[in-house]
Parts: sequence; structure tokens; C-alpha cells
Amino acid sequence: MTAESVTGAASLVRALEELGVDAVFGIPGGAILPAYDPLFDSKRVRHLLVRHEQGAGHAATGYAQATGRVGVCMATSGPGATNLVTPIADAYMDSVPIVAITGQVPSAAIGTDAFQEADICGITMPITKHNFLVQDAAEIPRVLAEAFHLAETGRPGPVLVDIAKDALQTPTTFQWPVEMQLPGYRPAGRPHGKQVREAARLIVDAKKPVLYVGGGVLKARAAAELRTLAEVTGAPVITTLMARGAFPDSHQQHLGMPGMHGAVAAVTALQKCDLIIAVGTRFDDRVTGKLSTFAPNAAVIHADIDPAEISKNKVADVPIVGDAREVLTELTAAVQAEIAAGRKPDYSSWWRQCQDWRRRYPLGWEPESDGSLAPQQVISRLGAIAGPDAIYVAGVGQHQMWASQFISYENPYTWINSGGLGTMGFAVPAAMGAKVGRPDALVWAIDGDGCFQMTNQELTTCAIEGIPIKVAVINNGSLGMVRQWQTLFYGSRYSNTDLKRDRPTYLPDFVKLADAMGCVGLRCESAEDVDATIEKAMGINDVPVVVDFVVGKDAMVWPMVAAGTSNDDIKVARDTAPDFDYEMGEVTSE
Ligand SMILES: Cc1ncc(C[n+]2csc(CCOP(=O)(O)OP(=O)(O)O)c2C)c(N)n1
Repeated sequence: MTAESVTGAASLVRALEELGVDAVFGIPGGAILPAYDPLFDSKRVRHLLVRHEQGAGHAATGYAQATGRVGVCMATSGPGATNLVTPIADAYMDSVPIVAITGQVPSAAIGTDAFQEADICGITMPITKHNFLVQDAAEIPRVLAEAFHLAETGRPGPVLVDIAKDALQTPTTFQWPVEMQLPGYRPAGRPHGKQVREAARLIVDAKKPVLYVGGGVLKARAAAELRTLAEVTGAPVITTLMARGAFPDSHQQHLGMPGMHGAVAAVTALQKCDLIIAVGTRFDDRVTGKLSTFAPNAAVIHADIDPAEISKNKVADVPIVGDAREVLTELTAAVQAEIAAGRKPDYSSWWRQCQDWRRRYPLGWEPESDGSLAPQQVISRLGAIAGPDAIYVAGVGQHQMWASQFISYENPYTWINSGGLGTMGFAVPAAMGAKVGRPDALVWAIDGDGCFQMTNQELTTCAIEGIPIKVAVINNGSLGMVRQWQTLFYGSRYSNTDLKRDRPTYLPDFVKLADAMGCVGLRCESAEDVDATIEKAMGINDVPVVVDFVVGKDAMVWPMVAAGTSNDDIKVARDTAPDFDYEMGEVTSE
């Protein structure tokens, strides 16, 4: 192993190469400029010049979510770095492994309010798993190795590496591999055997269990292990917004998604169960509803790699700290041992109950009263035509919820969205990142017209860089999800949610906008044209495609548990609650 004489900047690029980075999303500027010079010559690292740093950050997230590898974004100091704050917070909330590299003003100027100085380490302290300020060129390779290791091990998350300009310019030596110095960092691996056996006993003794699956199962790449445990136990499975695709929607044990806009069967099974088997999930308020009334009769097994999540919101009777794949594997073995010893669980009457909820309250929608195109129809046809191997990337709002409800997810890593932070503007750049990471996959962004107007500039990046994503804009002319809340809770007073698209011509005209950015723009305004328009978009694979689906503005997302209320108060339509007192004995036909 010989040491190469290089600058700090070249050392950074060499480290990225050694770490196997094939894509960096970013924009240069003064403080990071030294790094861009050697990057220009790298044969292994492709730099994609985005149009806004927020796009770089979400693209890194989309790349990471689609591939399981660390996504990388790069920006200059000050405004470049602060433009990364939203995607970093987003990645933190959804535990996505990304590394953000920022230039910092020269070390002698730090703390002087120098031009384009921002204390990005201070700013991102609460929204990164860890961050580093590097002022010594010699530290660059080691810090990069540590940053990647921290981002992708344990509970994944964003790591920021802020490098002073003089550290990039200083001569140093580059050697690889490096020795990491993370003495206090020991992420959990295998779970405790005693806890696992205790959990297995609860599972076989339960009469009404639910396997509550979160995004941690996808992060641990444990979909196969989940399926085995589900089938060995026979318990109903629910997958959160972050876990869609971790368990096939078509599987007969899948009750769907829990939460504010979850399926009645999933929400109610979780609410009325006697045992929650929670894996890689965090009892988020959008899932629990009013916490004090959540699942009042349930014992709780809570498995998570992050001990800080356990008993944070709901007290766990059996806490299990460990990697979800290890937990699921060992739990399956422990349940099998219980069954072999003659303690086979019997959930048959619980299943009759769950089936009844599922049969009586399937997901569905009403046609628009004014005859306009129904957004749910567009999304469900898109899912049917693009199929279960496509990757679907959503923005935030009604379209996101319909995309989670009306597309059938059969495979892991086919659904990418901003769950925890709910970041409008996520879809286009995240889809770009997903397509860079999985170039052979069909990638559809499903975006709202409000969200699309936040970050569509990355379509120019896509056109220039040859990243042919497809975007379905669900154009209801309003900030639909907020409008829905105004309809329900503010007496239909639509304060500042009407995007006023309907001028003599559409404003903005998304077809023209697409064209201006080097994409093909298509428009669909009626139900009869939906399939043909989707097929047409599917046939264009050399450039990005934007389809403007002009839909009605009055459609609402149902079911709904209003914020702050109990899951017991779920509504299936306005003022319509499921009839839980209904006697199952009265059911005569299936
Ligand atoms: C950056 C950001 N700003 C504001 C919000 C609040 N918000 C949540 S959904 C929504 C409306 C989204 O509108 P659109 O993209 O048109 O989607 P729709 O709900 O109509 O499907 C807004 C404003 C947010 N989530 N993120």
C-alpha cells in the first residue's frame, strides 16, 4: 500500500472512489470548488449537476431508497449547505443513509461571518446521525470512511461532512484502507435470546395478534424473513407508509396500511388486537392516532435497532433491540420451537373478524360529482399498467396517500416517499436519484401540482443527464390535502389553497413547461383517455415524460382518522363511521 501525494480535494475524490460511490448529486461554489477540480477527472464517480441543492439531497435519498446503498450529495458553504437542510431533515426522519459533503470557508475565517459562512454543523446537529467539521487534509479519507459507515450501519441516517476550503487545498497523502476511530459506536446486531423466546411465547398464546411492520424491515433487507415469520405464525400483517412493499399486497395475510389514511381492517385490527408485534417501526402519531386510546388491550413486542425508539410512545412489554433481519430470523425459529412443543397458535376467530372488516370496508372511491376525472382512477390505472416491478415515487399530499392505497406493491423497494417529514417537492428529485441508482427500472413519480411546482427544475437535469423518468402530475388545481382539511375542519373556507390553474389556458401549462425542460409533455383530461395516455408515456424511453392529469378538486382521501382523534373514530367517508357493532352472524354472503 503506497501513499499517494495529493491535495485534500483529490484525497476526497479518491476516498469516494474507494468507497464505491458511482454518483454524486451537487452544485459547485467557492468553498467546495477545489473538490470539483479532481472530480472532473474521476473515471469512477459520476457527478450530476442539479439545479437546486434540495434536488441533490432528495436525489441522494431516492438513490439510497432504491438501491440500499449510501446516496451522496455535495454543495458549497452557506446557501448551498442550507439548501440541503430540508433533504437532510427528510432523510433523518425516514432513516435514509445519505452522506452530504459541504465546503466550508477557510479554517482561519470560521466564526468571522465570512462571505457564505453558515455553521452547517450547528444547524444540522439535531437532524443528522452525526456530522464532522474537517480542518485538516490528512483526516479526509478517515472521516469519509467513518461517515459512510455511520450512515449505513445500525439505524441508517444522514451524515454531514463539512470541509474547510484550506483543508481541500492543502497537500497531503492518500492511503486506503483507513482505520476508523469510532470507539463508542456499537450498533445492535443480534437480539437477546431471552427476549426473543419471551416474544415467541406471547405470539403463540395470543388470540388476536397483529404484525405491525415498519420501514426498518426494508432497511434491514428483511422482506423474505418477514414473510417467513408471517407464514409460520399465520398472523395478520400491516405495513406502514414507509414499509409498503415489504410484504406483498396480494398476500392473503396482508390487511394493508394502518394510520390516518389506512385501510379500515388494518387500523381496526391494530386498535383491537391483543398483541402487537412491532418490527422496525416507531409508533408514529400518524399510526397511533390519539396515543392514550391506542390499542388499549394490546401487549406489545417492540423490536428495533434503535433502543431510543423502544417504549418512546407506547410501552413495550417485550423490548427487543436488534437488526430486523436477525430478529425476524430468530423469532421465527423460536415460534417454530413453540409449535414443535405443541403450542400452536389459534387465530381462527380473529381472522374471521379481520376478514369481515376487510370485506365490508375495502378501499374504494366515488366518482367525481361534477363528472371530472377521478385522481384515484388515474393512480390505480397507472399502477395496473406500469405493474409491480416499477418504482413509484410520491410527493406529499392527497396523491401520495392515493398512491399508497391504490397501487399494489408486491416487491420491496418499489415505493419511495417522504413519510416522516412530509416534504413537498420530494418526488421529482427522488425519482431522478432512484433512476440513477436503478437505470433499468421503470420509475414513475406521482406528484401533486403544488409539489411539482417546488422542484420540477430537476427535470432539466434529467433531460441533460439522460435520466428518463416519468412524472404523473395529479393536477387538481389546489393544495389538495390542505383543502381537504379546510373542507372538513374549517367550514370549507379555502384560504390560499386554490392554485388558480384555470385561466383561459392552464397556468402554469405543465405540457409547455415539460417541453421547455427537454421532456415530452402529455395531457389527459378525461377518464376514457387515461389508459391510452399512460401507454403513450410508457412508450417514450429516451427522454423524461410529464403527464398532466387534469383531475377534479373535490376528491378526498378516505378512510381518515382526524389528527388528534382516536383510531376508534375512523371515518370511511364524511360523517360515516364503520359499524363495529354489526353482528358478524348476520353476514350471509361473501
Ligand atoms: C414543504 C412543504 N410545505 C407545506 C406543506 C404542507 N402541505 C402538505 S400537503 C400540501 C398540499 C400539497 O398539494 P399538491 O402537491 O397539489 O398535492 P395534493 O394534496 O393536491 O395531491 C401542503 C401545502 C408540506 N407538507 N411541505
